[in-house]
Amino acid sequence: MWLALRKFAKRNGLLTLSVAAVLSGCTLGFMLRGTQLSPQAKLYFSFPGELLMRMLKMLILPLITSSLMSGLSSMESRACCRMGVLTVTYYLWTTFMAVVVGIVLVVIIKPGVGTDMESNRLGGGPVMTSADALLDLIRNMVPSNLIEATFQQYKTDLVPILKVAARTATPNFVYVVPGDAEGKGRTVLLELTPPPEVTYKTSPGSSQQMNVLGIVIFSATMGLLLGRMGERGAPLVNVCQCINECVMKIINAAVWYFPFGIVFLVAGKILDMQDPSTLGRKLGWYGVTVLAGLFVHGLVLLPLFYFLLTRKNPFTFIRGLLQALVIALATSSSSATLPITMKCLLEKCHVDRQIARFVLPVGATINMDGTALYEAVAAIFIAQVNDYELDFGQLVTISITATAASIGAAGIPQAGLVTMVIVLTSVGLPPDDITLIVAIDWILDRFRTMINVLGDALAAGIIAHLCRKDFPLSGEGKSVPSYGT
Ligand code: DAS
Repeated sequence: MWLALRKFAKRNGLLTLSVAAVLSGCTLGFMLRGTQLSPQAKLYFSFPGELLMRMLKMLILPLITSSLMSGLSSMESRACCRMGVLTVTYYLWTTFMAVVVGIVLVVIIKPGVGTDMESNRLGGGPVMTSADALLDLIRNMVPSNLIEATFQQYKTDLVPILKVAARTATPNFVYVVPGDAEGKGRTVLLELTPPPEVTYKTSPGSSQQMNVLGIVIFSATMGLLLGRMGERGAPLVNVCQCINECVMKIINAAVWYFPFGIVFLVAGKILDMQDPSTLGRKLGWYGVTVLAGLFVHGLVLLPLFYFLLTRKNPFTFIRGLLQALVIALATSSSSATLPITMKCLLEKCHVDRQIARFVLPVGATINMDGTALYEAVAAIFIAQVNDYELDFGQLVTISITATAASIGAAGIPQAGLVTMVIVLTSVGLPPDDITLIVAIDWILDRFRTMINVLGDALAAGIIAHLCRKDFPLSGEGKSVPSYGT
């Protein structure tokens, strides 16, 4: 056993270090939970983890734009169109499948039935209309500033604010949900005034994700246009290919810092988490329902789909992704994990470079199977807590809005809570009831982020296999022919 472990560690040094880092972070976090760290000590303690997140965030914009522009510009247009249609169709199908899995499980397990969770509930009355939220998603599709858009997405973090809200339950507090700092109709300022009525200021925003989607659309369009410009576009395509190679080299250098950052990132989250024993049995069953759904979808249905479409062993492919899945677990951000997912796909899973450069950035932006499943389960759980009987039509509405909401969810920590507001209002549930589930959300977010990343990567493997005839020159994982060949 020891020899086998040593052999695995030798072959997968970084992965072994990362797993050890997650376990060390958990141990350190639980050890320090009893101590009252001063705010200053907490600031220093969280610093290495913050550095890790900043390193990953720094790479997202150059990686997405250079990957899409260099990848698409060197593709033959018919092959590119076929790949694009296959990719989006596959993503929509697997996301909808995830939602159906979640709905079936939550209707069978009924975690919210017979629940008295009044103590967790903070607000009262509807805070928005789904039209607000849907318009907000569409409005945010066009980023006001391409560069600024991506960096804004991390300016605010939902988690600490909502956690304070969930824990203090004081009738009078204000919390801000992620959005751009200017708050131009995109940031939610919910002020609970006694008696706890929620006065709603502006429509909520998952502006981060829609901005990134805007960047993906911009980069993909530019890539296609450059492809049509022929030799005239060569200089810019070569610049994009150089940027892409530089980003991959930076990733190779930065990854050896990750285990150190992961220890403090995980420990810091555990330090802040609410005492699990106060979560209550029903919230526990809700968590079990979400985790069971993620397991069925991520480790049964998606691998089965991969096997049926490629006739290859899915778990061999998943083994190559373990490093990315560990980073997703530690960071709970599929966008921040994107650079590592790209590295695993190219170096371990040997996916065609041109396919990976398109399928992955698009998937990290619009394909979130774990989030869609979670939003459907959470909405039905909240309906059960409210003794609110959902009919079949409302279940269909939830499945559609959860799919749409997951497309709008940002690839940042706990962004799924923001877009879930659309799902709740679409069936007449009070959106501020999301505070019923905030206490357990920080752990569920990590696992749904892993499934989001897994879904994107398996999709790249499947699309690469289905389109292999269109990319004979590049083959699996080989270098892309230089521009214009
Ligand atoms: N944490 C998000 C992600 O990075 C998922 C979510 O919030 O649901 O994919």
